[in-house]
Amino acid sequence: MKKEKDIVFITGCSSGIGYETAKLFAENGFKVIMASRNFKPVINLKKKLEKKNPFLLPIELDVRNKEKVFEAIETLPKEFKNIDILVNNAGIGLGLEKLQDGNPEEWETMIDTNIKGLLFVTRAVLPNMVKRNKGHIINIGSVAGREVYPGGNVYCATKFAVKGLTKALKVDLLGINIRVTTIDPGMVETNFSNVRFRGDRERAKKVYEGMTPLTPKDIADAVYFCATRPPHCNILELVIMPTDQSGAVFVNRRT
Ligand code: 8X3
Repeated sequence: MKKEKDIVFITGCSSGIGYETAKLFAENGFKVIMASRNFKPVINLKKKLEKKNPFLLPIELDVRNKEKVFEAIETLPKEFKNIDILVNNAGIGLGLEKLQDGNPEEWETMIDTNIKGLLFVTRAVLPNMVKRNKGHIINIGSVAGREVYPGGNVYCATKFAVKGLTKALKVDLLGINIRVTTIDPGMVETNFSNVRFRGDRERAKKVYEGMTPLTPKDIADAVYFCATRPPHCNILELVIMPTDQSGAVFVNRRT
């Protein structure tokens, strides 16, 4: 009998890393639940891919909304209920001010999305994985979770939390066949900097000036690689930087 393809749940699928990851898993025949707080882009992604793969479920989900997260997981249609792989991708960076000049409301948005959102989704999905003794949690961390840089303060702290939670989860899951991974990218050209600088496109463009950043597809490839290792093999941490980057603040610019 042909083995059923695994079910993948990916948050933050409207653009960037989440979008490319959803696309890659869908193209490889996985059943994909594509979650985003912006519903339209995930509906469009389904339309784009459904000729090749009919097993796609776009859902509207703001990971910051605890009640909605639990409700969304509880009410998944039967054929999407047994999630095998969770990709906690939804994340946001806001501002690059020094801590003493930072905006506490923006801190809350980052903490609510990058830490609490990841926790809510994981808490909602994990019990069924534990019950089935099968699963894989893949968190999208960041180089910012390993090194701090000027103005990174709260964003870095949220990504340090992701690294800590990934390790803690692996410890809590010892003895159960659930893998845990953090993938920590350096500079990836997405909408990230545009959001961080509150729509200032000129400033966002400067972040990648004179260097070759990673693409969202590079990270999607890494997620797919980690998810498709044989069951006994758990990649716990993966750091990926552009060749032009050697640490949070070391960037080779040809300008
Ligand atoms: C985003 C990468 O280097 O801009 O997580 O913090 S960085």
